[in-house]
Amino acid sequence: MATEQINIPDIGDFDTVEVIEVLVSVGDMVAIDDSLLTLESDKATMEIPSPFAGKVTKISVTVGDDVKEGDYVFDIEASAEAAAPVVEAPAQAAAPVAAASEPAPVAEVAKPATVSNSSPAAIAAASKPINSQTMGAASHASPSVRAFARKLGVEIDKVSGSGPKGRIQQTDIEAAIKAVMSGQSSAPGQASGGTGIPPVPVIDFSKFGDTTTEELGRIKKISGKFLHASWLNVPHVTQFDESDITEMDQFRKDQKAAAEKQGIKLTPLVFVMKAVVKALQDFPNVNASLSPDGQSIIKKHYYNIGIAVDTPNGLMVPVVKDVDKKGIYELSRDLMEISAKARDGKLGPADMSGGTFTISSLGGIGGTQFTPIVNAPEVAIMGLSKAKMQPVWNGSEFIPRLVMPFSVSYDHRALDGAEGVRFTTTVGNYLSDLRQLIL
Ligand code: CAO
Repeated sequence: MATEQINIPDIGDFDTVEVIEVLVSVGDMVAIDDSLLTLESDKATMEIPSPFAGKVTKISVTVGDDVKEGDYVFDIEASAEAAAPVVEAPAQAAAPVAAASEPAPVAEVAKPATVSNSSPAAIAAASKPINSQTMGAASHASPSVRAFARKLGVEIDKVSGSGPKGRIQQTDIEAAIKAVMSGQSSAPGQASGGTGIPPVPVIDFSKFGDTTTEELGRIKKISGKFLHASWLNVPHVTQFDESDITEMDQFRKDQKAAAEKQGIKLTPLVFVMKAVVKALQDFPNVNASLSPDGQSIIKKHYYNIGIAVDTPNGLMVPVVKDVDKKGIYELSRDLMEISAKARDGKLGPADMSGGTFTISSLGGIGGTQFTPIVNAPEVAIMGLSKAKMQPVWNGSEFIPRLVMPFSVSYDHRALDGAEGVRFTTTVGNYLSDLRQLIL
């Protein structure tokens, strides 16, 4: 049995954060991912999970200490079967992510925390996806309130906070319990997620034939929560459209050989990113988030595009920064780099934070249209489908044109239908005639 040293993981942009809770004592047995510590900055609360199963043998931190990335905090005597940490990639709110049930301060970008021990591989492997949305909305509470929630068996991250910055107060825990007792809600943390929606019936499928049960991967479990939260919180509308990309694709093909010489693979996606950003500049409400109280819209004057990447571990959404300031080659390089990092499980917090709009491209695979789920608290997401040659009527004859279907799902609270369709029409026009991007 090896003694593993646990250090403070990557905690995003914070220099130091305060320890507000030590959740284990010497001698405690912990499982992988059990929370060890709660840290709190002025913006968020985050729990540090254990990368190992085993026995806590030393604690070198106390409540009130300020800690920073790399600080040594615990020793864990790893049990034999758990000596190797989990080998999944750093998880992140995967695409179509959403804020937790209570929208968090949207200006604070995602800062996933990772748990670290001495090996960088283990740092990546043991990461736990925590971002300021989940942190702010899910776990922002004082130790006494946490203790109160624990005592009553309430999952605190399922409770909405009414305090400053969404902080959960004792009265919120009491209100949650009251709602359950009065039948207005199911217990926080139960199947319906405290939303009061009726649960899906539980069925023993083996009555009807053989079945196999496999646990969902870590990233799928995480993205599932965000998808569910977005689905429940965001009134979605999906606008379908298509664009004649014949000229765009010809231009891409003309540039392909030259790009390849520089090690770049040019795909339609980078052109779409540029067209989308130009349209976002025309429609600032689309490059925005709603304020937590839903009474204001926060327009962002930077253009960072999240790209849904299909990885062996599940869907991840790295962010390409400053798309408005980059050319096609630079964007292609960025895209190749982040999708490779996503597939290798090497994305860090900075790679996955700060997105303002997301594109989910299934164009390399197939399909005619789909309805992507908004990556809340962003207000819109684009879905790209596969371009196909089609006969298009030009007024006197049918001519063969390359037509790409696409869709944009948006939060109807932020965008009216007319604005939504004006946005999609504008993107489609830019894609049909890329010259407009330089006007
Ligand atoms: N129409 C036709 N062909 C397309 C296309 C489109 N809309 N988009 C891409 N293609 C082509 C590319 O040109 C490439 O062909 P060539 O090699 O002949 O040039 C091929 O399809 C494969 O492209 P790609 O998928 O490797 O590259 P990409 O830049 O289009 O996409 C990435 C990169 C990371 C987005 C993609 O690999 C991926 O992971 N897609 C899945 C995303 C996903 O799962 N989304 C679902 C989210 S659920 O809401």
